[in-house]
Amino acid sequence: MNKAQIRPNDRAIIMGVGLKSEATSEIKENLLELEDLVRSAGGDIVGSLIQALPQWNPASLIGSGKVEEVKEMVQSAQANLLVMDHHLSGVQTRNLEQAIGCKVLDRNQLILDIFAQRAHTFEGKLQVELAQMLDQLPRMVGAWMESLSRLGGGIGTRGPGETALENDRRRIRERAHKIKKQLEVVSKNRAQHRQSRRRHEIPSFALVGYTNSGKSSILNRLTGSQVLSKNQVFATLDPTTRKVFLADGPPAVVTDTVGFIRKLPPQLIEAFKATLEESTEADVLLHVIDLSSPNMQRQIEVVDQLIEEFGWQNKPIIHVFNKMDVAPMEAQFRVNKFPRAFISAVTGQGIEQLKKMMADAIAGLQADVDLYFSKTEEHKIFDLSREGRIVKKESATEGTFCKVQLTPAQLTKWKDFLVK
Ligand SMILES: Nc1nc2c(ncn2[C@@H]2O[C@H](COP(=O)(O)OP(=O)(O)OP(=O)(O)O)[C@@H](O)[C@H]2O)c(=O)[nH]1
Ligand SMILES: [Mg+2]
Repeated sequence: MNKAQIRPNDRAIIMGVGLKSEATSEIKENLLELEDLVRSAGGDIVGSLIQALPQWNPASLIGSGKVEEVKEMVQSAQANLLVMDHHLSGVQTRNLEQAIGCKVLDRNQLILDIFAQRAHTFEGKLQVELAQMLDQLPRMVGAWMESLSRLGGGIGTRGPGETALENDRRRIRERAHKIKKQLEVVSKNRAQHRQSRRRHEIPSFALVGYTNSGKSSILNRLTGSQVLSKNQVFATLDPTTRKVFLADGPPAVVTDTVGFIRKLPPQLIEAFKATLEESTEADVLLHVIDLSSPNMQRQIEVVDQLIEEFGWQNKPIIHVFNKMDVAPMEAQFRVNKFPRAFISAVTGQGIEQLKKMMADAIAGLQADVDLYFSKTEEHKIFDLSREGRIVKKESATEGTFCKVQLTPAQLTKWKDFLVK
């Protein structure tokens, strides 16, 4: 497993499909994104077509007339791959491959393929393999049902190919189970790191956003690191955490993770749990947006929806509009997301202001709490004053009351002194 299905210089035809009820402009826009994805995977585009269907065809997704048309296009362009901008069942893929005479991939498989090409670390490879298995299992059931009906049997009839298929499926399930166990260990290790950061009250930021929006470049700018940033989708798969120094604020950490995309395959979300937990645990999110993209609005919507889906919507979020050096000036007037910063990770414009906002966000996490120190523990107030701003100090006969601004993480350390 974990094999990439697209080889360099594969000759691909891409096809956008939608229902007649959908806007064709949207189908076209999506097809442009698919084009980028295919190129990122290493394929060459030798043709593209679009079809608005009255309804989906369960056997082959598109109608038989269109299948013929695609077949002719494949032959005349000498293509060896068709990529469909829609989910295909196992049966639909097989039928299309037989009718057209070349390999057929759907959007999910293409994205998984790119992930498979990019995964280099142990964890990354495991997560991708798991996602591919989760994607493959339902396709196998479909293929099995179809072979049964070919043999004239119905559901519940035991066909000859069934045992082999059942064995394959069992093997995949067992492997998937083993990978999940290994990933749990990874996840526990990460949790321990986060725990120790919490103990040391280090506030954390997570960079989230559409793929290729500039998250890794921003991490490099903010922290002086040199993680890989590249003009390609899903350059980053594994999370990286680095220290950032914000003026007047305590030291903090920033985590860069995998980017998002429209219709992120659910198998990837399931498999990349350990990676996504890094953002789940962050105190503040930096939602990075490519200000220069003509699809900026839709990309914002996609990421906003995922933020909801992962339950991060109640965290403080700073909207970071990146690539201002190459975006038209008007783009800045078309956005109404707050709080926000306009920056360029390449020129460094706006970075200082972003850092200021990050420091403010940390300060915003702090709440006033009342603590009480008995006479024997009063010496700890000095420590406390270094961590949070003491707003008020009042001596009592047996000790001292302090009103102090602390973050939730800091509060964990001082909870024994909390006035109930
Ligand atoms: N002009 C310009 N290009 C930028 C800016 N920030 C990033 N880029 C370019 O955009 C491309 C993507 O940048 P990355 O930092 O890899 O983006 P990412 O969000 O980490 O992408 P993935 O990890 O693939 O999801 C690279 O070619 C960067 O050089 C910017 O402010 N201005
Ligand atoms: Mg990246």
